[in-house]
Amino acid sequence: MDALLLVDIQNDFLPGGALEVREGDQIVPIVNDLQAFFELIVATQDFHPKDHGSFAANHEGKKPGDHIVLGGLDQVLWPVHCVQGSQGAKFSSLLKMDKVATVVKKGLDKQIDSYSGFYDNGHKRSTGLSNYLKDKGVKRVFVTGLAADFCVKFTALDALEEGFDTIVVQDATRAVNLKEGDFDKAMEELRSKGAQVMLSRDVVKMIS
Ligand code: VGL
Ligand code: ZN
Repeated sequence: MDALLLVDIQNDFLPGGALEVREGDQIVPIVNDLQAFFELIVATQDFHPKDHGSFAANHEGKKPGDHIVLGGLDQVLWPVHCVQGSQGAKFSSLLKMDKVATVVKKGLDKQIDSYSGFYDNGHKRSTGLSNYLKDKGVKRVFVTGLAADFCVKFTALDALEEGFDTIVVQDATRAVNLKEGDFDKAMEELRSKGAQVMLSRDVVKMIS
Protein backbone atom coordinates (compact mmCIF):
# COMPACT_ATOMS: atom_id res chain seq x y z
CA MET A 1 0.00 0.00 0.00
CA ASP A 2 1.17 3.49 -0.91
CA ALA A 3 0.37 6.75 0.85
CA LEU A 4 0.64 10.30 -0.42
CA LEU A 5 1.65 12.79 2.28
CA LEU A 6 0.72 16.47 1.88
CA VAL A 7 2.95 18.40 4.26
CA ASP A 8 1.79 21.80 5.51
CA ILE A 9 0.18 23.16 2.32
CA GLN A 10 -1.19 26.07 4.35
CA ASN A 11 -1.79 29.72 3.54
CA ASP A 12 1.08 31.00 5.69
CA PHE A 13 3.58 29.00 3.60
CA LEU A 14 2.19 30.26 0.29
CA PRO A 15 3.09 33.56 -1.40
CA GLY A 16 1.58 36.39 0.67
CA GLY A 17 1.65 34.29 3.85
CA ALA A 18 3.53 34.99 7.07
CA LEU A 19 6.30 32.50 6.27
CA GLU A 20 5.95 32.49 2.53
CA VAL A 21 7.82 29.95 0.46
CA ARG A 22 8.78 31.23 -2.98
CA GLU A 23 6.71 29.48 -5.68
CA GLY A 24 4.95 27.48 -2.96
CA ASP A 25 1.67 27.93 -4.84
CA GLN A 26 3.12 26.18 -7.89
CA ILE A 27 3.04 22.81 -6.16
CA VAL A 28 -0.72 22.86 -5.58
CA PRO A 29 -1.87 21.75 -9.07
CA ILE A 30 0.84 19.08 -9.12
CA VAL A 31 -0.26 17.73 -5.73
CA ASN A 32 -3.92 17.84 -6.81
CA ASP A 33 -3.16 15.84 -9.97
CA LEU A 34 -1.08 13.27 -8.07
CA GLN A 35 -3.98 12.52 -5.73
CA ALA A 36 -5.80 10.63 -8.52
CA PHE A 37 -3.16 7.89 -8.29
CA PHE A 38 -3.43 7.24 -4.53
CA GLU A 39 -5.90 5.37 -2.40
CA LEU A 40 -4.59 6.83 0.85
CA ILE A 41 -3.82 10.52 1.28
CA VAL A 42 -2.79 12.15 4.57
CA ALA A 43 -2.23 15.86 5.22
CA THR A 44 -0.16 17.44 7.98
CA GLN A 45 -0.98 20.83 9.45
CA ASP A 46 1.43 23.11 11.32
CA PHE A 47 -0.83 24.27 14.15
CA HIS A 48 0.78 26.50 16.75
CA PRO A 49 -0.64 28.17 19.85
CA LYS A 50 -0.05 31.93 19.64
CA ASP A 51 2.53 31.78 22.45
CA HIS A 52 4.61 29.17 20.62
CA GLY A 53 8.32 29.24 21.46
CA SER A 54 9.40 29.15 17.80
CA PHE A 55 8.02 32.65 17.18
CA ALA A 56 10.58 35.46 17.39
CA ALA A 57 7.81 37.76 18.65
CA ASN A 58 7.56 35.67 21.83
CA HIS A 59 11.21 36.38 22.79
CA GLU A 60 12.18 39.87 23.79
CA GLY A 61 14.74 41.44 21.48
CA LYS A 62 14.74 38.52 19.02
CA LYS A 63 13.94 38.61 15.33
CA PRO A 64 13.17 35.93 12.76
CA GLY A 65 16.34 34.07 11.82
CA ASP A 66 17.89 34.40 15.30
CA HIS A 67 18.57 31.21 17.24
CA ILE A 68 17.62 30.22 20.78
CA VAL A 69 17.51 26.99 22.78
CA LEU A 70 13.98 25.58 22.92
CA GLY A 71 13.18 22.28 24.61
CA GLY A 72 16.94 21.75 24.92
CA LEU A 73 17.43 22.04 21.15
CA ASP A 74 18.79 24.70 18.85
CA GLN A 75 15.79 26.54 17.42
CA VAL A 76 15.73 29.04 14.58
CA LEU A 77 13.09 31.68 15.24
CA TRP A 78 10.27 32.27 12.76
CA PRO A 79 7.69 34.94 12.13
CA VAL A 80 4.34 34.22 13.80
CA HIS A 81 2.74 31.61 11.51
CA CYS A 82 0.05 28.92 11.40
CA VAL A 83 -1.62 30.06 14.60
CA GLN A 84 -4.54 27.82 15.58
CA GLY A 85 -7.79 29.26 14.26
CA SER A 86 -6.12 31.78 11.92
CA GLN A 87 -6.56 32.07 8.16
CA GLY A 88 -2.83 31.38 7.77
CA ALA A 89 -3.17 27.98 9.42
CA LYS A 90 -5.86 26.88 6.94
CA PHE A 91 -5.05 24.73 3.94
CA SER A 92 -4.85 26.49 0.61
CA SER A 93 -8.36 26.89 -0.77
CA LEU A 94 -6.98 25.53 -4.06
CA LEU A 95 -5.80 22.29 -2.45
CA LYS A 96 -8.06 19.32 -3.09
CA MET A 97 -9.03 17.96 0.35
CA ASP A 98 -11.97 15.64 -0.35
CA LYS A 99 -9.76 12.54 -0.62
CA VAL A 100 -7.67 13.34 2.47
CA ALA A 101 -8.29 10.51 4.97
CA THR A 102 -6.89 12.27 8.02
CA VAL A 103 -5.16 15.49 9.07
CA VAL A 104 -2.20 15.22 11.44
CA LYS A 105 -1.71 18.39 13.47
CA LYS A 106 1.74 19.25 14.81
CA GLY A 107 3.57 22.00 16.66
CA LEU A 108 0.88 22.24 19.35
CA ASP A 109 3.31 22.14 22.28
CA LYS A 110 4.74 25.63 22.75
CA GLN A 111 7.91 24.23 24.38
CA ILE A 112 9.15 22.37 21.31
CA ASP A 113 8.90 22.73 17.54
CA SER A 114 7.78 19.94 15.27
CA TYR A 115 8.95 19.95 11.68
CA SER A 116 8.24 16.29 10.99
CA GLY A 117 4.72 14.94 10.65
CA PHE A 118 5.83 11.93 12.72
CA TYR A 119 7.63 13.34 15.81
CA ASP A 120 8.54 16.61 17.49
CA ASN A 121 12.08 17.87 16.91
CA GLY A 122 13.32 16.10 20.05
CA HIS A 123 11.71 12.79 18.97
CA LYS A 124 9.95 12.73 22.33
CA ARG A 125 6.33 12.57 21.26
CA SER A 126 4.81 10.75 18.30
CA THR A 127 1.88 12.20 16.38
CA GLY A 128 0.54 8.72 15.74
CA LEU A 129 1.15 9.00 12.00
CA SER A 130 3.53 6.04 11.84
CA ASN A 131 1.08 3.64 13.51
CA TYR A 132 -1.78 5.03 11.44
CA LEU A 133 0.08 4.24 8.22
CA LYS A 134 1.32 0.85 9.43
CA ASP A 135 -2.21 -0.16 10.49
CA LYS A 136 -3.35 0.54 6.94
CA GLY A 137 -0.56 -1.64 5.52
CA VAL A 138 1.43 1.23 4.05
CA LYS A 139 4.94 0.28 2.93
CA ARG A 140 5.78 3.22 0.71
CA VAL A 141 5.21 6.95 1.22
CA PHE A 142 5.39 9.76 -1.32
CA VAL A 143 6.14 13.10 0.30
CA THR A 144 4.99 16.46 -1.09
CA GLY A 145 4.40 19.93 0.37
CA LEU A 146 6.19 22.73 2.18
CA ALA A 147 8.84 23.39 2.97
CA ALA A 148 11.46 21.17 1.30
CA ASP A 149 14.26 22.18 3.69
CA PHE A 150 12.19 21.90 6.90
CA CYS A 151 8.94 20.00 7.30
CA VAL A 152 9.17 17.95 4.09
CA LYS A 153 12.77 16.99 4.82
CA PHE A 154 12.18 15.99 8.44
CA THR A 155 8.96 14.14 7.59
CA ALA A 156 10.78 12.14 4.92
CA LEU A 157 13.75 11.42 7.22
CA ASP A 158 11.41 10.11 9.92
CA ALA A 159 9.51 8.06 7.32
CA LEU A 160 12.80 6.37 6.40
CA GLU A 161 13.62 5.77 10.05
CA GLU A 162 10.17 4.27 10.56
CA GLY A 163 10.96 1.77 7.81
CA PHE A 164 8.87 3.17 4.95
CA ASP A 165 10.22 3.24 1.41
CA THR A 166 10.29 6.98 0.94
CA ILE A 167 10.00 9.01 -2.24
CA VAL A 168 10.19 12.79 -2.21
CA VAL A 169 8.40 14.36 -5.17
CA GLN A 170 10.85 17.02 -6.23
CA ASP A 171 8.52 19.25 -8.24
CA ALA A 172 5.82 19.00 -5.56
CA THR A 173 7.90 20.83 -2.96
CA ARG A 174 9.73 24.17 -2.58
CA ALA A 175 12.25 25.40 -0.02
CA VAL A 176 12.38 28.31 2.41
CA ASN A 177 16.07 28.66 1.43
CA LEU A 178 17.30 30.56 4.49
CA LYS A 179 20.59 30.05 2.65
CA GLU A 180 20.92 29.79 -1.10
CA GLY A 181 21.18 26.15 -2.13
CA ASP A 182 19.20 24.75 0.80
CA PHE A 183 16.78 23.02 -1.59
CA ASP A 184 19.56 21.06 -3.30
CA LYS A 185 21.21 20.35 0.04
CA ALA A 186 17.97 18.93 1.41
CA MET A 187 17.47 16.68 -1.65
CA GLU A 188 21.09 15.48 -1.38
CA GLU A 189 20.72 14.68 2.32
CA LEU A 190 17.50 12.79 1.62
CA ARG A 191 19.16 10.75 -1.13
CA SER A 192 22.17 9.97 1.06
CA LYS A 193 19.87 8.63 3.78
CA GLY A 194 17.99 6.35 1.40
CA ALA A 195 15.10 8.36 0.01
CA GLN A 196 14.40 8.52 -3.69
CA VAL A 197 13.89 11.96 -5.17
CA MET A 198 11.62 11.77 -8.22
CA LEU A 199 9.67 14.06 -10.51
CA SER A 200 5.87 13.74 -10.37
CA ARG A 201 5.65 12.53 -13.97
CA ASP A 202 8.04 9.68 -13.19
CA VAL A 203 6.03 8.85 -10.05
CA VAL A 204 2.90 8.58 -12.18
CA LYS A 205 4.70 6.32 -14.69
CA MET A 206 5.98 4.11 -11.89
CA ILE A 207 2.71 3.60 -10.04
CA SER A 208 0.05 3.63 -12.77
C1 VGL B 1 7.75 24.90 8.67
C2 VGL B 1 9.15 26.43 9.62
C3 VGL B 1 8.34 26.52 10.74
C4 VGL B 1 7.45 24.02 7.50
C5 VGL B 1 6.92 24.96 9.77
O1 VGL B 1 6.27 23.63 7.31
O2 VGL B 1 8.39 23.69 6.74
N1 VGL B 1 8.87 25.62 8.61
N2 VGL B 1 7.23 25.78 10.80
ZN1 ZN C 1 5.84 26.12 12.36
